[in-house]
Amino acid sequence: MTAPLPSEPIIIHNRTRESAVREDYEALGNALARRGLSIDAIKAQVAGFSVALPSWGLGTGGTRFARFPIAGEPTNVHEKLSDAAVVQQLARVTPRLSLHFPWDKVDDPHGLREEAAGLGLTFDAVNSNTFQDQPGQAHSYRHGSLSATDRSARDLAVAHNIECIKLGEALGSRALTVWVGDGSNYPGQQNLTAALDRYLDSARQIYAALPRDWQMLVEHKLYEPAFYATVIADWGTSFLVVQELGDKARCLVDLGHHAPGTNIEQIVARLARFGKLGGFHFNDSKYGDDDLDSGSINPHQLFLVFHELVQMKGSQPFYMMDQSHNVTDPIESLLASAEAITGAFARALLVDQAALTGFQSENDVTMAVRTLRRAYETDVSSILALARMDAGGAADPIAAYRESGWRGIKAKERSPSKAGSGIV
Ligand SMILES: [Mn+2]
Repeated sequence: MTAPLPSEPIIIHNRTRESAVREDYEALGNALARRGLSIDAIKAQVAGFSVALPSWGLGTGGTRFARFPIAGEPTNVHEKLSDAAVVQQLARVTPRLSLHFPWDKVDDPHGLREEAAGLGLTFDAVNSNTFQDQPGQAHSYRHGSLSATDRSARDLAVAHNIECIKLGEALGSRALTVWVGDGSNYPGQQNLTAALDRYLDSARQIYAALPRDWQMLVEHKLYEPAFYATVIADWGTSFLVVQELGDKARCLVDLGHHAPGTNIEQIVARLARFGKLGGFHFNDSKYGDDDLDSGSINPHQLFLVFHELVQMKGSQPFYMMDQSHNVTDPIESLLASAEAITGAFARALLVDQAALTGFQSENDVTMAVRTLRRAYETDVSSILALARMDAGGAADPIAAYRESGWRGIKAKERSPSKAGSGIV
């Protein structure tokens, strides 16, 4: 395996920070020991944690107004692999990449799998794209894809999803994420029931093409691009759909795909309780589907989500980031997000579950709230830093990335990315 960044500067980077990290770790270890927790056991769990990177988050994103590319950003899937490997080399919790087709389509998926393996990466869930037309596409998705009234458009969307499964098989993926932009902008535009029936009919055909050990992850979204009624608008619809499809279909919750104020941790708890939570898309938002860096707006919500996730029984959902980086270097945003997500996971592990259950059954509201809050307010950064360093990563990933000069070097090597409009 060849890592993209030379190892010597990272070793020097860590050497200058190691004593401070160990000092903080020891102090936190003493504090946690007084709560009956072993810091080494927590660190071991953190070392086993991972979350997939989104290939579409490695280049700069955009809004419906504009996209502002930066010099040296990746312009193809091979360059995206390199940048993902940089994130993994420094953060050590992002060993998988989630691809999006046809954006990341290659003629030789087996070759791409080998290329990824050479960088220490594997592939997570693959994503289909039927929310835009590709050049020369025979039947338009203008009025929907899997739920379109036009049978030819539906057939095309089904065939694309099945093609994604085939590509994913060659890549070693085990899940297909299906998100559609289908819906209506005006009351009366669509028959709400008929649109869902058409979606179900299409989804059944995709489901039938799933390999034995695969999952189909159904992602809901409240609004946008449809502004009146999205076909798969909420977790209720998603739940009904996966129930209709069968055991290999699961719901995928994206943090940004709900109305402001929605209790997302409760949605996680509900889906987990009935074995229907298959995937999670991490990001953050202030107003809507803003796809900001995980934990940048509401880190408490992220913690509460993880508090539910760590209590979940059964197989762990696919953890993936789904972000759009419009004004930052995408690698820096992904490094910051990896830290925020892993930190929320670590804090959730600090919750004294036995004490919490006791306070809940005694209806001691104040102490129940304080039990959660104490875990949330713990600074776990030394645990994360030491876990990263143990694994060969960087004590301070963003600082190490800046020291590497990666983007400047790539600016000289890579062809410039086109400005244009480029929502991802
Ligand atoms: Mn998503």
